Amino acid sequence: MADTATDELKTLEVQAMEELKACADEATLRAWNTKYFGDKGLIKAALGKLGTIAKDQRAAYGQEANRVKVALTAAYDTALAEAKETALQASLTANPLDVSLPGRGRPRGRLHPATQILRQIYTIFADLGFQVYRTREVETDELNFEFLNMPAHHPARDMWDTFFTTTPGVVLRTHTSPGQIHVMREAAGKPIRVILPGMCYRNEAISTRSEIQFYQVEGLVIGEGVTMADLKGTITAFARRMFGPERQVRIRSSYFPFTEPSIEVDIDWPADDPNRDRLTKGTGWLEILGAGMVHPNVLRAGGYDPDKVTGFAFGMGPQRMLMLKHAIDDIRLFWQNDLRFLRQF
Ligand code: FA5
Repeated sequence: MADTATDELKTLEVQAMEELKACADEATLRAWNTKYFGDKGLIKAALGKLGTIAKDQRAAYGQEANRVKVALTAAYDTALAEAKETALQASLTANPLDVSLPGRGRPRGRLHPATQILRQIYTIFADLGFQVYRTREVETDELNFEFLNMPAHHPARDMWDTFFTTTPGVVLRTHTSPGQIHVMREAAGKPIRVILPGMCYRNEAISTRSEIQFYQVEGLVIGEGVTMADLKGTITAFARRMFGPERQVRIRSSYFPFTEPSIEVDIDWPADDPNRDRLTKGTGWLEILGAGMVHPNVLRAGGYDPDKVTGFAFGMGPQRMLMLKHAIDDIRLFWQNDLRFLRQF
């Protein structure tokens, strides 16, 4: 019985080797592998027979079965490698590589222009000693208006037409100014020099210069003896670096409930741009920010004593700055996801 069984193994080996040699390509080789080494394969079946062999012959049968298995596996691996190499050579001959063809470029992403200008703004203010402080986009009515010296029904609230949430008293912030209160309360009486970047939302009629969703970068400086001269110096130094020495900066007096006195700052639109009149309503100037000396009531709401410290604050529009830098004629282009526009930056 055992002899016959061992003989059968040898016959199986010879048959398998012959069939292996006859395999012409990778597909037939893999079929061969399944026939012999698959779950229901002949080698597995032969190994499974071990239990039926008489005890004194079992070791010899086992050894022989193992030898056949190892030999066939090695022969298969070699044949498979050869078949792959042959196929590769055949394909290289049939479709020769043209190494002079240009490579296929991978499309690379890039930073959105708004992100780029935000980073420029961070760099300039970092050089002026400002830290970046992040605050929330959803605010309470108290923070967005009341602590900024605008009690309910104050007419100045009309300057910021607001998106309300379904929770009473909770709004999408209309400006980054509520962040001033957050910083002051966290700094708890210490001097402050920060910028607060982030998204703002207004229920406005969209135009070439105004979006319902736009970035602002707030600035806040508080300490002993901070003056309007510091505000003007900071803004002018910033504008020089952002726009270059050849561009004009105009400072006008203005009104905000949370600053006193208040100013607005404009930059001159590129003189040679044919859209200049349309975008600047014939003035030649586009406003980039509002600013002023922090109102005593706001300092108090933040926990500071207006008799001991003073401060200045500003809120600038990074997208307006991009428009001014590159003579972009429509602020809506920023969020339209048109790659023809975005790829220019
Ligand atoms: C404010 O939002 C004040 N909080 C600014 C401020 C901060 C004043 C601190 C004093 C002290 P204003 O609404 O003017 O002000 O907006 C400030 C800047 O944000 C504008 O100059 C403009 O650059 C930008 N901005 C305002 N509204 C829009 C809009 N709808 N789309 C795009 N940019 C806007």
